[in-house]
Amino acid sequence: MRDAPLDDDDLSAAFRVGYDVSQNRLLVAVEIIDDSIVIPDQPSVDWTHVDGCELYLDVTHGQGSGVQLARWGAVMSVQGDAREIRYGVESSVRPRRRVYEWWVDVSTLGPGLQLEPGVDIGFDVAVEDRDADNSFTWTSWGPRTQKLEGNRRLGDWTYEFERALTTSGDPA
Ligand SMILES: [Ca+2]
Repeated sequence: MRDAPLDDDDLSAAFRVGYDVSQNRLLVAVEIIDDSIVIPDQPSVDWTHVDGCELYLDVTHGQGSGVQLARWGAVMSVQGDAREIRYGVESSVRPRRRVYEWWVDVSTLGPGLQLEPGVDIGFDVAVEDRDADNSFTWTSWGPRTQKLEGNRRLGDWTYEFERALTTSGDPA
């Protein structure tokens, strides 16, 4: 969306999903190659003016409201049905590289929800890339935008026995 990345140095990204059954936590690490880091200390009035990373989770699979956790620049935004959610994110920045490490308490996504075989969570990751040349890119692995507003805009993360699988499309 907006400006297409020029090349892999301008913007490329990968994510990995893990879990901690003992703490009932979903863990998501997002690594972004970005040749122009724009994360001001002061909050920006416009989320498209900073680098960011968003995590979408929906245990209702479009029947209810999912949750959007967003790190925009140095500030957090939480939207959707997130009154109870417990989560954290640590971001680290090095030259040309941003890393976001998220954790979410699965029991706060749905009443009593536990990481156990068969658990299936609507899932997506999006990346914002603002650069010093004022270009801006928003991209996600799953389809479409406005991901809290409708079904079929997220992938699925499924916990199956000894392993967990993440299915999603290629980056848009
Ligand atoms: Ca950037």
